[in-house]
Amino acid sequence: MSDSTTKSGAELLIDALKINGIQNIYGLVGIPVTDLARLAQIEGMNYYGFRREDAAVNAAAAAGFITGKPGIALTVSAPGFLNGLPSLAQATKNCFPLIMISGSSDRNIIDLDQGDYEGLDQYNIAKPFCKAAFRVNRAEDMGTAVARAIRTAVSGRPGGVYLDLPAEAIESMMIDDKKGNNVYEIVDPAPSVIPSDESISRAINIIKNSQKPLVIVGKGAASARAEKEVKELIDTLNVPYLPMSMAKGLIPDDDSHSAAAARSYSLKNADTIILLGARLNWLLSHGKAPVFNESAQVIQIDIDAYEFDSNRRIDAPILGDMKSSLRKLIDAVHEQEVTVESQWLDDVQNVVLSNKEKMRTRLEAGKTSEPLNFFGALLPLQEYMNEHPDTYLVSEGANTLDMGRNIIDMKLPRHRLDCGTWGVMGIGLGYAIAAAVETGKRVIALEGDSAFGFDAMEMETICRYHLPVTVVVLNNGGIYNGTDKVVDNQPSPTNLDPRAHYEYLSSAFGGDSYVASTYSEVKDALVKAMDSNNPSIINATLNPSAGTESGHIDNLNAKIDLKKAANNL
Ligand code: FYN
Ligand code: ADP
Ligand code: MG
Repeated sequence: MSDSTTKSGAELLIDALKINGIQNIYGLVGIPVTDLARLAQIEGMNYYGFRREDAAVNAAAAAGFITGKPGIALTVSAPGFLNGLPSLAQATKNCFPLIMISGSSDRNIIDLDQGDYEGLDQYNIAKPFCKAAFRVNRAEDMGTAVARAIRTAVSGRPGGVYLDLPAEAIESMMIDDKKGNNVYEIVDPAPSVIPSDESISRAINIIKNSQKPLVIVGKGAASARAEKEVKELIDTLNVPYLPMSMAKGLIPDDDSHSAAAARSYSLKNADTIILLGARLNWLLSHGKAPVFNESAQVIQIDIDAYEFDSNRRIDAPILGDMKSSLRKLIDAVHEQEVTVESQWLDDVQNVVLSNKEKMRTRLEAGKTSEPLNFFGALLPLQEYMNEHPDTYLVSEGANTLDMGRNIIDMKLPRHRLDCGTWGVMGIGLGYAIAAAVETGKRVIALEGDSAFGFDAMEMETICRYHLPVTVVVLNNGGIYNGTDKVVDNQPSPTNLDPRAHYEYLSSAFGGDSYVASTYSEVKDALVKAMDSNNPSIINATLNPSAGTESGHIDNLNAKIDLKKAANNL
């Protein structure tokens, strides 16, 4: 142990995290980081131990999105690092601020490939999957390493940072010169980026000549905590907006400007698209026809110029942080008395009302569906969230994700987390743990039965920390649904077990378990589970035929003429 005049690398690491206001670490310990986690607890930090690293790193990433400070994940070397790597990549793709710290082997052994216990060149392997990778070899560099990692994770386009920590850096000592040991609180880690006057004027000129502008609000605006400015722009121009899934709630989903229930109509007919922290990637059909009006003009506010023209010409790129950019744009709208006079908002609202009426009919019918369908299973969650908007909602799956997104309104920012930019499974329980830990609020993890399987063992973690997380599994017996049949002598590739008692995974660890097979049973179980504040699982048994292939994105599948292939045998 260090005497009062010297400090170990581990002590300096913890000091640097704490001085920058970081309180929680999400991880799975082992060689060489177990004592590091213990030290964190001794020094007053909270360490949350998971059952698999991908969930721990997902939790840290979600913590970053929710709080704006980088989430901190800790893994062991090689296999632990590799288990966490997909979640590091996912955080970077989602623009979530995260620092993944992994123990590693001493460089001389790695560089001479001398074969170490769980030896791997993690530092170089991590680089393509993160915003930046740093390796610390000496205790005296720890403060700088943490400062660089935090600043890189939160500044500009937020993302994942890898911090490689060999055992020798953890153990090495340095003289505590009482001059702060290079450990300090970073000044302005995510500086404002003010857009140019020209970029604002260019955008104003487009808006002035627009009849049908549509604002698309992305999770970048959510990360920027720019809800006030987003609402002010939309209200000032009195135009429709489309929230991307993790931007839901920046403006309450029941706002009269929402075009969410008229998505196709609004995208196809808009003559001006105003992108606020949303990328024109696959989720927005790359900004192209037939979903978009190819002749529409595009204004894009983004903190990363790399994103402009990624998929189509951007007629008015505004490089800046969301808050500063919207402030300048709104001020210019007021100064130049820009108004959008047109029937456009009314036209969108008419389509919204018509689609909402269709949805209401389906939901009403779902109440009596036997066997239970998705509408009957999801309506109780819509009702619960409308009454308890401060509940966090995490969701993953195919039909579960897509139908839940359309049916469950969000009223508060950053309260919905889901499969995100990549559309991946296995984020549910890690994200739910982070939401509960970071906010103290109740959390619903709305899971497809296949999705739940990816990190179901984290139910033990949820129970061990007694977190107010209710997992709702929509069990339709398979990936997409439970009725697929290809050949007689084996289950179909998408088959799972419709009779699976997923709920036992809660009582197995001291949580509560519920089974529900009607709308009323789901409703009752949900209220009981949420009111209890206990960890719980509700296994909602659906009609195995409920659900379409890949939910709303079957168009992305590679289709094969299986009948023809079978006939060719
Ligand atoms: C939406 N809609 C509604 C409502 N909300 N109708 C009535 N009431 C409400 N509240 C309408 C909306 O206008 C659309 O109809 C339709 O419902 C679907 O809306 P959605 O889901 O917003 O639109 P769409 O086309 O699905 O969006 C494309 C997408 C989305 C790619 C952005 O599908 C998505 O985010 N998918 C994520 C997929 C994913 O990550 N899956 C995980 C792996 S699944 P129209 O306007 O008539 O079109 C592995 O297989
Ligand atoms: P969505 O999936 O909701 O469309 P994306 O993750 O695709 O959102 O896009 C987020 C965009 O927001 C990224 O291009 C990112 O650079 C940008 N962004 C993130 N934070 C900010 C910020 N503070 N200001 C402006 N743009 C931001
Ligand atoms: Mg399923």
